[in-house]
Amino acid sequence: MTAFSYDLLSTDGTARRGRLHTAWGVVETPVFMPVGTAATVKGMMPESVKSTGASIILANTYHLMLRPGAERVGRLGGVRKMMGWDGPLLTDSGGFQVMSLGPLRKLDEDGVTFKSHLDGSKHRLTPERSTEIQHLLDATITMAFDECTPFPAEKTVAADSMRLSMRWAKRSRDAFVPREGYGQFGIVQGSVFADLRAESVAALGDIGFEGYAIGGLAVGEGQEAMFEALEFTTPLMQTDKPRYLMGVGKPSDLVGGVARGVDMFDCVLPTRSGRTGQGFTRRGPINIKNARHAEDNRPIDEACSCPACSRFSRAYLHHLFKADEVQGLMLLSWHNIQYYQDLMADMRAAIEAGTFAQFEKNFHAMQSLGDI
Ligand code: PRF
Ligand code: ZN
Repeated sequence: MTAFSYDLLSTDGTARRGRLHTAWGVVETPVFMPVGTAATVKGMMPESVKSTGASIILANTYHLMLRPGAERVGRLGGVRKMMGWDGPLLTDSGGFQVMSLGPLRKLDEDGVTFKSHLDGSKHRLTPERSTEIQHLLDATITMAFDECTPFPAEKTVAADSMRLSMRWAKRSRDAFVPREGYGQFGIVQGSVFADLRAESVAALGDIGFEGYAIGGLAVGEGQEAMFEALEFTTPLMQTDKPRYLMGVGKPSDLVGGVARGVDMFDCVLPTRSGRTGQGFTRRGPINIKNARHAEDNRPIDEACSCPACSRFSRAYLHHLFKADEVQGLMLLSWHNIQYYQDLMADMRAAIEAGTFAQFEKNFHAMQSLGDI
């Protein structure tokens, strides 16, 4: 059996190239984790996800506890077994998804009570129950139960929220059952306040986790403020543990995040936008439903090796979207996941070669060319 461990292989400025060892496989970092909220990366077969180079995926406590239910997933052998994904799985703890429910939730010191967005039924999540559910889901990486502080927040509000998350982090850790090759990450909060982020990093370090996430960003503060927050947060974090920026992001967020010392990312953007017709390319995003693609025989991206690009034209994809055919969203989701995986692979190679600054320049130059 493999112990859960992280090797920092090399650095280039503040960018890091690493390797995460888990019970269910090795993860080369920096890494992008496709999102499989309901135990499926929407529109894709697990083997298609794997074929893009993805090594780890994410699923959600909140959605799976409501449907089909945590105990049921447990009886079915966990999310990996149920969905046919043989690699490592990270699960989010539910706090963030519950907070998005707005008036359907009520928070207290012990946890959160909320109403299901599916049928209005009442449920409760605490650090202990969230951790137990993630065990039932067979998460290779379990996330601490936290409150994602809304943005903007008064400093006193952000401080109280962060300190609650730190008390919950300790309770999450106490509820975590260590297993060989499995780990648990704490989540740094503190909004955009440097001293609160520092206090949070220190509190989580005292508890001790296998990795640390940065939460509470990409919640409306904008890219510049997010980058600034990363700049005063990542230098405080342990260099020998993986760092995960939650729910991020656009291609330029990933490049800027890696430049600032982030190792792991997840986001619904490639799959969600793939379902609505947005495709990412080396020259920036396109909307395949736009009339200018109707008779364009070129692939989405000439440099992409995915099936959507190697076998089909923009014109065909345009037709599939116009006709509301399922294959259109399948192909565009596949392409977008391939694009994200290629971007991460290129960044890993650049860090290894010591050319990350040049890569970053070139990335922005290419993106600003625009699709022509
Ligand atoms: N906490 C958790 N999950 C998250 C976030 C967070 O702060 C974010 C913020 N971007 C996304 N997903 N638990
Ligand atoms: Zn492609």
